Amino acid sequence: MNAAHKGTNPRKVLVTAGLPYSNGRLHVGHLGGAYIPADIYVRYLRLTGADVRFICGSDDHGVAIMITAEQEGKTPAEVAQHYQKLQAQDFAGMGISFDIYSGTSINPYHAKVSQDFFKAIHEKGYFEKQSSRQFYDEARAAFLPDRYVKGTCGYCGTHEQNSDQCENCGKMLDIDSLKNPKSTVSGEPATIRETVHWFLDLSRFEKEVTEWLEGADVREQTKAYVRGLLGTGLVKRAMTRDITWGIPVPLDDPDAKGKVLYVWFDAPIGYISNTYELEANRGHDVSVAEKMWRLGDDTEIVHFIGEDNTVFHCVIWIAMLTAVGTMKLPKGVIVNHYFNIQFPGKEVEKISKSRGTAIWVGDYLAAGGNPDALRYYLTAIASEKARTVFKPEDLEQRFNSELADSVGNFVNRITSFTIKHCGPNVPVFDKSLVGAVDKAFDGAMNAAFEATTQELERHSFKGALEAVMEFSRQCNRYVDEKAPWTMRKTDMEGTKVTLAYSLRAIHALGIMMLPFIPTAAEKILSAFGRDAATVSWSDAVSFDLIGGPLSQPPILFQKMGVAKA
Ligand code: B3M
Ligand code: ZN
Repeated sequence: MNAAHKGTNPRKVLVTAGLPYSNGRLHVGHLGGAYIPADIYVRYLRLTGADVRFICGSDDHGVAIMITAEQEGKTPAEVAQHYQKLQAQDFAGMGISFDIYSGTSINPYHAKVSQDFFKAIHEKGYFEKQSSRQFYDEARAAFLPDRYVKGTCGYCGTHEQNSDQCENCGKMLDIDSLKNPKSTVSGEPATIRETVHWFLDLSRFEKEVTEWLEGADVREQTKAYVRGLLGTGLVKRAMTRDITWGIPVPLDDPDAKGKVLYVWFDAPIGYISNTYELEANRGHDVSVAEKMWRLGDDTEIVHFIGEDNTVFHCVIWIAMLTAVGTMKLPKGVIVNHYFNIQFPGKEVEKISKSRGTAIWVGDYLAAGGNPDALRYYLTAIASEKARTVFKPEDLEQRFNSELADSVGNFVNRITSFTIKHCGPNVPVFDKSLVGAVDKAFDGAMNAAFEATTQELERHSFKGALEAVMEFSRQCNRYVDEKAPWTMRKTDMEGTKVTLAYSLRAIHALGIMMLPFIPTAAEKILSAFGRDAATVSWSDAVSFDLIGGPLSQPPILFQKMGVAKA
């Protein structure tokens, strides 16, 4: 990225996307839920010249990885490395432009950063060491972390709820409010045993969490949900665990022996340690990274996550950062809801690995699936306000009609027609021939640019894409009305106005589409000899390309489901 071409934008933004557990690959729900919206935001910000860091990596600790390791006959570290690589591949294949994709067991800074964080909270006196009752699996002779215990919600009676939270009534659950607990590892009823842990009493941070929530960039329905959680009162949460895989509890206390940090304690700290690793990779001192996370620094931190991670980011993480006392709170937490899925002729169902209803990113790409098509569709149906439904045949249909037939066809028609009749340059035209229709079209372009920018700033990516697509329809209406194909026969000078205005619109579409469908957008810009790495967002409406070079871009959108010639 060449900042010199982008003017001066003093904004510094650190964008993170939820760290996927490194015991599996990614499906379309993951992509649409956090990574594509985050990538769109990052690509947009980079175009504005902001100093952006896009941070991610795998979440390697916790029992999930241990269980996969048992199943696959590997060590947890091997499992984590294996899936981290595959995830990195899937993300790269989809054009997710992380500045770093590390992993909490791979990152050389992570253990120490996490332990220092724990010690800082400990020194402030916020941890309460308590003997507590925990779920235990007698068959496996091991304590059971929350997510391996299911039971009935003690508030609303819904069965098969995870032990930490009820999906039906949204209440946070604990060992006493989960009824009939059973181990999902052995299938046996879970027993309860005493063990010592370090607890963070979240209720002590209620005021700070509330204040943060009201002032942060958090979607309205997310705020309402978190207010609900705050309203029912916050509980104490153990921040340590009795398992063998994880970061050792850094206390000089015999009770800490053999215990590790709770995975949800060290996971969000992965955002910080991955920032350290990124800066180290760039040859910077880690203090550069450290500063970005401290109070007093003006870097905006924005987390993108899926809905099931809300309580951890909007309550526990905020409490953790507050407890340390020197850490800045995030400017925003952008939460997307889940997608459901509907296969042709079937009912709407949940995306589920075990039920075989997931569409895997790796499979999609291996079958030659176009990353732009999936990015486009997942943004068009983005679950920003509520759950939406992914319909595989709609992906194809919308790509073919909205991108290939509408945008692709417009770009192709105008560029080839111009080159044929005016030569390999954007036509220079007589300004006195510009009419009301052309001026209105120019106005529409500016309005579309403003609308797209506003929607992106509001993290409304679906709305932003709609604004761009509405403009692409206006482009088609404009050329239909001006009909350069027939006008050329009687009025070549007037035709040049139409072509120049259309080409300007194509260039603007190219820039406005860069965050969403980068591959096709880069091809559009290549028609004008422009390099996507050096263009800026405002170029969409301010770059003067009249008289500049013009060439036929490569095919933008190869239609899906249509045999290639
Ligand atoms: N690994 C949960 C998940 O994959 C968890 C996110 C961590 S973000 C710090 O949904
Ligand atoms: Zn409930």
